[in-house]
Amino acid sequence: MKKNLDVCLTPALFHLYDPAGSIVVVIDVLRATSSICVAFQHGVKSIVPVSTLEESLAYREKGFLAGAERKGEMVEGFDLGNSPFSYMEPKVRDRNIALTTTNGTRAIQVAKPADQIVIGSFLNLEALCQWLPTQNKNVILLCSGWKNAFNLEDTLLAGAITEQLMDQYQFTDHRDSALAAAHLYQLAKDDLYGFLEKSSHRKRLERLQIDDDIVYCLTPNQTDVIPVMVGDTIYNLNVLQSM
Ligand code: 3SL
Repeated sequence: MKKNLDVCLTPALFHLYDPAGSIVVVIDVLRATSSICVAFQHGVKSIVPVSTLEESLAYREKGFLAGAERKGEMVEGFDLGNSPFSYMEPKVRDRNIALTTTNGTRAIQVAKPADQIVIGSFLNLEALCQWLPTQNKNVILLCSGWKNAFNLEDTLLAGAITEQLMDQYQFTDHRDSALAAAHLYQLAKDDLYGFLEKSSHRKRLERLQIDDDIVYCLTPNQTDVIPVMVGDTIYNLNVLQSM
């Protein structure tokens, strides 16, 4: 039987969806879910997404690395921020990390009523599109947006996933948000970076001069990791399955 594919354009709209029995893919292309994928690709053991700086620091007392981003920057006194490149460093290997970011980790919390939560980015696009159809469940793509508002980059990834799942697998959509995301992706796919030139988050990050981060986060298929939430903690699905 065909499964539903839904796109939820911001966390503020998530109450309109039915996450029970569904897999929710949380998307924060710039940059939280991209960095989470990179972290697992580079051997991080687990990531606990938390809401506040205090919670992240409290985990440090338990031996975790503490990660925190606010206004795009690493918060002073923390071990890690939100740049994907910082999660490639040897210091993260085999470590547990507590992470708080402005929107991405919040969207993960919002998704908690779902049957299962996985983490999506352009970096693991193909891996996700191969794995989701094998689960035989409805799928909701949850865009983190910016402070509950719509953003372009998360919608583009939702469109890329929608396009593949609708074209190649037995998924069906009932909402215009999935159609809109797929149409936007069609317009943008040949030059994602250029398409986002005037987008709010690219502008917001301009002062930090982190174009390398943006270019990397928009590069498809850099890893086959699928980060998956078990309880309050995210693990690498490939590692869980090999245990
Ligand atoms: O909002 C978030 O969760 C962050 O990804 C924002 S930033 O890219 O680190 O500025």
